[in-house]
Amino acid sequence: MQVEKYSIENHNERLLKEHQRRLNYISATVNNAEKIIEQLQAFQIAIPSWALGTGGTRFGRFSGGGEPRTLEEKIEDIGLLHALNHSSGAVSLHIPWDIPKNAAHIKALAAQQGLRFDAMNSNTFQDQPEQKLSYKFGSLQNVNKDIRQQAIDHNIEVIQYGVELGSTSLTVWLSDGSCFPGQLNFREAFQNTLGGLQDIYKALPADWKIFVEYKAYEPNFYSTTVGDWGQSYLYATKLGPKAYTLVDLGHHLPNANIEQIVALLLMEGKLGGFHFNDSKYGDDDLTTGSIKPYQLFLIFKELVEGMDARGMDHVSDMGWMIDASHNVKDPLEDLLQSVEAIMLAYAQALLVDKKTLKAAQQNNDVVAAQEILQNVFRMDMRPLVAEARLRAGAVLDPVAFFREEKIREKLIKHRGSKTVATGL
Ligand code: PSV
Ligand code: MN
Repeated sequence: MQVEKYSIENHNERLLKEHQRRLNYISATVNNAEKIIEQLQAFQIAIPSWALGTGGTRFGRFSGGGEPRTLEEKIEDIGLLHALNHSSGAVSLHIPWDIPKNAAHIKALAAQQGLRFDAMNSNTFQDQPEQKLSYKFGSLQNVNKDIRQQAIDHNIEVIQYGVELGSTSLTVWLSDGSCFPGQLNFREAFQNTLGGLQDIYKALPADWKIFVEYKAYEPNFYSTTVGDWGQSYLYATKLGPKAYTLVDLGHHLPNANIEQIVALLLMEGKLGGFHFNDSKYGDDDLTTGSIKPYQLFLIFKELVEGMDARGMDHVSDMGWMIDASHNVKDPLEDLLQSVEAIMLAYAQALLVDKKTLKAAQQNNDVVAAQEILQNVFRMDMRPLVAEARLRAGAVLDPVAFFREEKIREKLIKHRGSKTVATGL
């Protein structure tokens, strides 16, 4: 669906006066507003191809209609998001849910919308209809060599699709693990998994990275073979310099200190990818920033500080992606909200005065340290994020625009009310 330039202009014109008033205030309050706006304009977050449809739970799925029926339509939807916020300029594909049958055509379609291909995602957590061997008892960890080989071959195939699309990274998330004590020999499961990852690693093109994503539990509930950042770090270190850990916000045990994990992984040069979402209990699919926005800011503070300490580029030296697919919201509105929350946390992190914070830390001035962080967190950065959008030709208020333009209604009219996008 194409968004007309004049509707964007009309929308922005209506909101401009109020926006300007709020922008003037924040620009006068902080001393690096211009620099922050520039950094916000450059920052891009990949949208996964499985987040464009309504997500289901194991109890049911309630589609809202107008969901993309093909990969082409998914790319159109991401293009639409990007037109609205200018911060969703990348696609993260999942194989086999979204096989690019004609890669050149898909690549061109994405390029037309200003999109590039971020990390590719493999899938050895489900059995596909034409698949020979089952992953019921794991893939790379499996006691059966042929099953392990099938999973290795699949990952190599995913790399090949990625090469055709211009992607340069592979994310491996394994559901491997066990549900009961005694089911698995932990050391053998680790060694098998490492062996498989080593074969996949060998197939990586020179300029590629592999991200080893960890998850504490689900679908396995007793042990997970890549269950936490320590295990992922162990694999990544044993694999070599092209291997990194990937942090997914929802993949920790409750109350884990994710900001500390991020800080240490960056210190070791081993954080390569990031998946955004939020959770209250055990979910990993809620809208980013909807439950714990302060934690999101604290994590971003460590991301910015840790990346700066290593001279890393905020835009290109990390695979940023939203990984959520919620079951009650309109998926596109949900993604707009997630992107907004990420941009706000990033903007706030850019505002932290590192020197003053350092001084407070050196003086063991705990109160001052808290003041510094919370003053920044409570500052309204929305006008700066909106200004970054405005300058890029996008809209001042993406969710409002989505509704004013009746975008979902138009999608339903065009695609139908009974469409179900591929994904979980
Ligand atoms: C499952 O938890 C998961 O959401 C992982 O986070 C992966 O990144 C994603 O599925 C797709 O494979
Ligand atoms: Mn993830």
